[in-house]
Formats: sequence, structure tokens, C-alpha cells
Amino acid sequence: MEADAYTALPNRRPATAVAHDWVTTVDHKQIGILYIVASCFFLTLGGLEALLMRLQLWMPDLEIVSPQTFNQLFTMHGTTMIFFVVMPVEAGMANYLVPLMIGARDMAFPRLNAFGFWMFLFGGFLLYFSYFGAMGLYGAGSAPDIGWYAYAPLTSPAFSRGNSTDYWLLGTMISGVGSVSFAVNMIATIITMRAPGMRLSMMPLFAWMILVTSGLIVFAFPPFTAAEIMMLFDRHLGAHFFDTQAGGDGLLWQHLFWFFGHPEVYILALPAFGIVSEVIPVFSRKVIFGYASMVAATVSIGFIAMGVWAHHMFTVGMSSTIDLFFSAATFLIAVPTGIKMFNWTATLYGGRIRLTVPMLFSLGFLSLFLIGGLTGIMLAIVPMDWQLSDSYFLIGHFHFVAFGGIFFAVMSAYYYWYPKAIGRKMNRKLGLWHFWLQFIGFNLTFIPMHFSGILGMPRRVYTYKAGVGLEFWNQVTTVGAIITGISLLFFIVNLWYSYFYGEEAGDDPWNAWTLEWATTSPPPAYNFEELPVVKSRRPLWDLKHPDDPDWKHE
Ligand code: HEM
Ligand SMILES: [Cu+2]
Repeated sequence: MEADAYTALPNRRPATAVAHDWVTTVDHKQIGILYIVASCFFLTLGGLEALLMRLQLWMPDLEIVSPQTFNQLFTMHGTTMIFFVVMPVEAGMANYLVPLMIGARDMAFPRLNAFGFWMFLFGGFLLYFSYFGAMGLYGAGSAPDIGWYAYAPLTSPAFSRGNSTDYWLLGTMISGVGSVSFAVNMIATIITMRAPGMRLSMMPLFAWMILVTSGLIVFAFPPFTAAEIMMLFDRHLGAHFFDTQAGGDGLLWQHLFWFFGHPEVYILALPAFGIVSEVIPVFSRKVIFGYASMVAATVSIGFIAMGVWAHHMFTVGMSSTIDLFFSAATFLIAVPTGIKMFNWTATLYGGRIRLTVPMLFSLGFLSLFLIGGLTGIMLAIVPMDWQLSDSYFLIGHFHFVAFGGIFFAVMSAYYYWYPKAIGRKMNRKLGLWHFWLQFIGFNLTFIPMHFSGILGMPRRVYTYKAGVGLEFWNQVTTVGAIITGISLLFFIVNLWYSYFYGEEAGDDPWNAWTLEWATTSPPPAYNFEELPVVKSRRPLWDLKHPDDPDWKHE
């Protein structure tokens, strides 16, 4: 067919041509959407794994899955959620939004951007191929069963036969290359490609938090990759880095892992903080309270996050001096986090609050993240951690942070920016159903985990004894997980339904202030026909109110 034929019939292009466009794209917006779609795919897998675990734990002594399968399920679920759901959905949103927010036409290195996405996706596929292709201790088709932090010596050749552990190492390592590509590209883009007039001090907070996140990725991933290469050497080339019997050190793995693994928590959390920092002001009709302290808090969280890793190791028997140091450093990180909580609340205070669906999810974030933060402080108290570490209390705590905090914020972002990407708003009724079901389901799932943990239920067990008081809390948890799963169905239906039938959005449906709303919805390939001159933190406000622009007051 000739080129004109395509242009004459834009809707009738063959599917292969459309697919070709997506596969070869270097446009930051398309790459962003690819990341987001891929994360939905992995969310389905990670969610099904979670549901299977919860069904197995519905009653004492059930045998829905075998102990071996249960080990694979929590390993794959945790690894998937962290590396293949939350990181890519946030990377996708950053890819889509940051160039628009800073008034750039694309990322600094568009091809590197595409490379990063395909590395991430290949890593995920490789990991999941283990369900069919890996040779494990129990025969072919064994997914990794080593937990999401793959502790030595469990992963050493002596204890991990076959190659399912190699799938884990290579899958996360390859997707990690994608993450570093993303981060380097983001830093270059934000530093060098801001619109004329936009000083760093005027940049939207979301872009700031992506900048700090990218810095964390650049520092945290290489040591992790190095540790994984060392582990591969141990497994295949007869090295003994982590083999205590041959003069190696199993604890070395833990140090290297958590030197990555703790910052990783903030790599997941900072973009979420960025999201609510954009959503809350717009729906409170107030500028964000304490912009400068918000930036300062983000940067200091970035620094402190690199220095608290050993709070994951209080129970391995480090010296009490070391325990004390890491405990104190962990308390310290509550200060900048507290400043942020204060600023978001102060932004709400006295605002003209509009309870839109994105706003509800951001408020959900605020309340749930607060609880997750508080139980985190409890765990930073060393003797408390000795009691609760590796119990369901810990599982409850980090799901409050990762799901209640981060995932609620991600949902807020979906509802807030969908109109920009698609040109239509998401349906409010379905959105309300989604929000309330997710909020109720979430609390039913994860509050009881704190209780079963205190009652002594260890994490990573495939069943528990009857008559020791664990039935009730486990059943509530499982019911909650099912409700949460149903809430996500409302979300998926909403994504699909609104694509065809959603209310037309226009360029700026929320009456917002940042540059992504200055262009059409969806934006053209080159993003902006003409850039507004940036003189303040709210360029669109200035444009709409030439009589009283922000820069006169700043
Ligand atoms: C409805 C949603 C979810 C449910 C029902 C759920 C449930 C579970 C369950 C039952 C476990 C195993 C606990 C154990 O035996 O130790 C687990 C582990 C885990 N989950 Fe989730 N989860 C959900 C969402 C998430 C999300 C959004 C994240 C995001 C980061 C996440 C990250 C993890 C991690 C890192 C582990 C630890 C895996 C390991 O022990 O190696 N989960 N989850
Ligand atoms: Cu940590």
C-alpha cells in the first residue's frame, strides 16, 4: 500500500503497521504508555499469585498449593510487584509526564529511552519464562523460590540446585540495566532540557522527585548488579564470595542487597510523593505549602536513604553499636518524611477541596502512608524488631507503605493524568466504586496481618496450626484480598470504558497549573506548538491571570 493510502484512512491502518509503530517508537509518550501497559500485565500476574497465597492461607492445613509452590508464589509475587509493577508504572508516568512538565520536546536520549523499556520487559519475560523453562530441584518448570531478597547461602550452588535462581538473578539484573538507562536519561533531560525561564526552583515537584529518584537508582543499582554477578560467579565459576565455609561471607550478600534494597523503597516512594504533591494543590485550589522545604526534604531523604540499609539486618547479630547507629539513622528519616506529611496537610488546610477521584486516592495515600510510616518507626526500635521481624506484622507494615501508600498514589495519577494521555476523563462512578472497594479491601487485608503477626504467625509459611487464634485474622485477610481484587476489575473496566465513552476532557480539565496542561490532550508528537514563557512555578496560572501573575509575588 502507498503512504497516501495510510493518511487518507487513518483508522484503517493494518494492525501490523500500528504494532510496528509501537515497537520501534522513540517518543517518550509512547514509551511511557508501553511501560504502563506492561506494568498492568505484570500486575495481573503478581495479583493472581497474591490471591493464590491468600486462598491457601484461608484455613489451617489447606493443601491448595504445595509448600514448594508457595515458596515460588511469594518469591515471584514480591519480585514482580517491586520490579515489574511499581517501578515500571512510575517510570512510565515519569517518561510520559516529565518532558511535558518541563516544556521539552522529548527526552535527552530517545533511543536510550526505548532501550531501557525493552531491557525491562525482557527481564520480566525472562523471569516468568522460569515457570516453563527453569530446571529446579523438583524438575522442569520451577520458578525461583528464594524470596525477593535472595539471601545467601540459600541461593548458593549447594542449596539452590538447577537454574531457577539464575532466572531470578538474570531477570532482575537485565531489567536493572533498563532502570539505570531510564535514570541517566531522566537526569540529563531534567538538567539540560527545561523550558526557557524554568529554573530548578520553579520545576514541578513531581519532576524534582523523579530527579532525586533517578539519583538513587544510579547509586543503588550498580552495587546490586555487582552482587548478582558475584552470585553468578559463585554458582557457575566456582567462586566463594558468599560461601562462609570457604572463607566467603554470607552477610556480604545482605549488606550489598540492602544497600540497594532500602533505597529501592524510596525509589518506589518518591515518585508517589511527587504525584500527591501535584494532585493535592490542584484540588485544594492552593499552591503547595512549603515548596522549598518539600525539595529540601526530598533531597535529604535521598541522602539518608543511602545510609540506613542495615535496619533490615537487626536480627542477624551485628554489634549493638551498629544496631544503635542504624536505628538512629532510621528515626532521622522520619523527620523529612514528617515535613512532607505536614506540608500536604497544610496545603489541604483552608483549601477549597474538590473530592474528585484522583483527590480521593491522594487522601487515601495520606492516611494509609501515615499508618505505614508509624509501624515502620516501631520496627526501627531494635528490640521491637527482634520480636516482629519476619512475622506477618512486617508484611502488614510494608504493604501499608507499598500498597496503601505508593499504589494509592499511582492510582491517583491514573485518574488525574488519563485525560491528558487519552483525551477523555475516566468515569467517576466506576472510579468511586474502585476507590471505596480498594480502600475497604485494602484495610481488611492488611490491618489483620499486624494482629496475626503479633500473635506469632511467621511470614513465608504455607500454612498454620488450627486453634492458636490465627484462623479469624487470616480469613479476614483473605476476604479483604478478594475485595481488593474485585476493586481492580472496576479499574480495568474503567480504563477500557472511558477510552471509548469517557467525557471529553479538553486541554486542561482540572484547571491545573503545570505545563503538561498547556498542550492538547493527547499532546502532538512534538508536545508543544508554542511554549508559554515560564516565570513562576505555576506558568498556566500566569497565562490565565495576566492581571495577577504569580511571579509578581514570588
Ligand atoms: C491485594 C494485594 C496484595 C496482596 C493480597 C498481597 C499478599 C501478599 C502475601 C500473602 C505475601 C506473602 C507473605 C509471606 O508469606 O511472607 C506477600 C509478600 C510480598 N508482597 Fe504482597 N500482596 C499484595 C500487593 C503487593 C504490592 C502492591 C506490593 C508492592 C511492592 C507487594 C509486595 C510484596 C513483597 C515485596 C512481598 C515479600 C515477598 C517475599 O517474602 O519475598 N505486594 N504479599
Ligand atoms: Cu529499609
